[in-house]
Formats: sequence, C-alpha cells, structure tokens
Amino acid sequence: MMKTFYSDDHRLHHANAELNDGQLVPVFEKPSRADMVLARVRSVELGPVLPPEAVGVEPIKRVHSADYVDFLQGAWAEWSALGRSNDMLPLAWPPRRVQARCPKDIDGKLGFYSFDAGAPLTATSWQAIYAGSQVALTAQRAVASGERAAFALCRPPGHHAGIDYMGGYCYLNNAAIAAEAFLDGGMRKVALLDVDYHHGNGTQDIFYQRPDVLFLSIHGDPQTEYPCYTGYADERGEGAGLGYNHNYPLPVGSDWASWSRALQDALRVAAGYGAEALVVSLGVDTFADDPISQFKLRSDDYLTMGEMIAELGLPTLFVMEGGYAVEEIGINAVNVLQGFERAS
Ligand code: FKS
Ligand code: ZN
Repeated sequence: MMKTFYSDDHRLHHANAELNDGQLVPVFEKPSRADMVLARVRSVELGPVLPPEAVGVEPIKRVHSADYVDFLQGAWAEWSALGRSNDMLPLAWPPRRVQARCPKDIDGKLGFYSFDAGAPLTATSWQAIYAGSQVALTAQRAVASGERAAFALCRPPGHHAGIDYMGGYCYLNNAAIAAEAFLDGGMRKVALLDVDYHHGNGTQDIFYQRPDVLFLSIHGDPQTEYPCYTGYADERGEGAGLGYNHNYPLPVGSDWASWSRALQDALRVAAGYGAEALVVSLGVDTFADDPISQFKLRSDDYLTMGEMIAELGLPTLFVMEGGYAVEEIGINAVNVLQGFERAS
C-alpha cells in the first residue's frame, strides 16, 4: 500500500492558452491530468488518498526567495487592479549585460520573476500552487515518519521553478521544497532523481552550489529540447556543489533501451552518494505518444522504471511533474508506483 496525497484545489489553476510552435493553443497542463492520475490510483487500489496538512509557507521559503513567494501570492491583485482580467503573461525580460532591478509595474515584475512565458497566472492560481506545495510537504512528512514511499499528486508541476522564477508550467518547486524539508528534519543527504522528459532546470538552480542534495536528471538534449539552455552533461555543480549535479541529455527518439541505461548510471551514482532519502520528480512525458515530447517509452516500461528505483532501497517520495498524453497519464504514472511496490 502506498499513500497518495492530493488536493482538489489543483483545479483552481486552469489557464487558457500557451505558445506552442508559434501559435496560441489551449494549455497542455490542465486539470484533467491530475484527475486521470487520481482515477488510476483509485481503480488499482494503490492505497489511501489523503488530503494535505497545513504545513505552511516557511518550508517554501527555505527554497524560494521571500520576495518571489510574495510576488506569486500578490500578483493577481496587482494585475486586476489595472482592470485586467485575462491570464497574466510576461512580455519582457532583462537581456544580457543588464543589472536587473525589479520594477514597480506588474508587467516588469512578471518578466523579472520568470524565464519564459510558459507559466500563466489566473485569479485563483496561487491557491492551487500553494495547495500543491502542501501536498508535497505532507507526503514528505509521511516518508520522514517511516513510510517506505509516498506519492505527492501535485499539480501544477514544479521542476522548472528556480529560486526566484517561474516558467514551463511551474511556480513552486514541490520536489525541491520536499527535499529541503528532509534535510531540515535532520537528514544529511538527499538524492533527487528527475525522470521528466524536460530538464529540471529549476531544481538544478536551487541546489547547484550545494553538496547535500544530489541532483540527477534524464531528459531531452537541450540542443533541440525545452527548456533550451540547460541540461548539458558538463553542468556538474559549482563550488561546494561541484560533482553533485548529473545531467543525462538524450537525443530525440530515445527508447527504453537507451533511457534505462541512463537510469542505471544515475542509480549507480545515487547508490554511491549515501543519501538517506530519495525524491523522484515523476514526469511521464517520456511516453511514446506524448504530444509535446519525443522519447519512446511504452506503458510497461514504467513498471520496470519503478522496480529499478525501488532497488536503491531508500525511503522514496514521488512528486508528480509532467505528462500530456492525458488518456494514458494515469496508467503510466501509477505503473511506476506499482513497479516500485512490486520490487519493495
Ligand atoms: C515544445 C514546447 C515546450 C513547454 C513544455 C513545458 C514542460 C513542463 C514539464 C513539467 F513537468 F514541468 F510540467 N513547451 N514544442 O513537463 O517539464
Ligand atoms: Zn516535462
């Protein structure tokens, strides 16, 4: 039995449109994604589905800057005060060689606190974003208190959110917040494995200079894949963090054979690290039929993925990230959890 943590409040984040291939299209990151995963958790009877506790904002500010969290919380009020009712989207960013200062105006703030236009904010988004963080933190507590594993069914996702910026559907980095909570609870080392199709640039940003969180990410090669500028193998960490960041960029079209070789290596590195817990940024947009991604994993591969992760033998927190083949997202995500359970 694995506990799933979930809040209906995720529904409060449903933006209208995003830019894709030069066109404004309906968002891929929509509420039905979480609905499908929850339905699968229930239909296979993975275990109980539990609501989040009110853990609060402090653990969020251990990872994100206070000014950024305040911005997220108050952004809609500033926007609507100008008489605007459309989703908030940034339209300008500080270019290279500019010492960026955060302006007063909300348009300036939006660019200051984002790296792309992929994270729209609606009137009720903050409630959903905050609830997602509480889901992750409550699941983290379950694992810290002795559960072999737990599933944080977070939405919106988090791994593109950095210390003080949003982007790529992400606002608060749920997995990073949970990893930090393990450390604040007394653990000395945590490993964070990101299996989403896209590089977890936000997580990398947060822990890049630190040796206490080992970050391992398997993803589409940034030379052709979003988020475009990070995820290269030579990004290995900085200062005290040097050697604790491992990227596995794989070419478009990669299948389970090559993907699982990268996982094998990442797990070998994790095993040698001496972590006391594992956080998994669980994206299933590596699926062959994903509409915006280009790996070739099949539904059964996710069972094997879960089994391989279980073999590490660490207390494990799964945090939901991407996956846009909505019909199969539940099967694929829950397959990882069932594979894990089978091998535990
Ligand atoms: C491809 C356009 C790419 C943005 C993709 C964002 C991916 C988000 C994610 C997360 F887990 F954060 F949700 N558009 N033509 O899947 O990494
Ligand atoms: Zn993704």
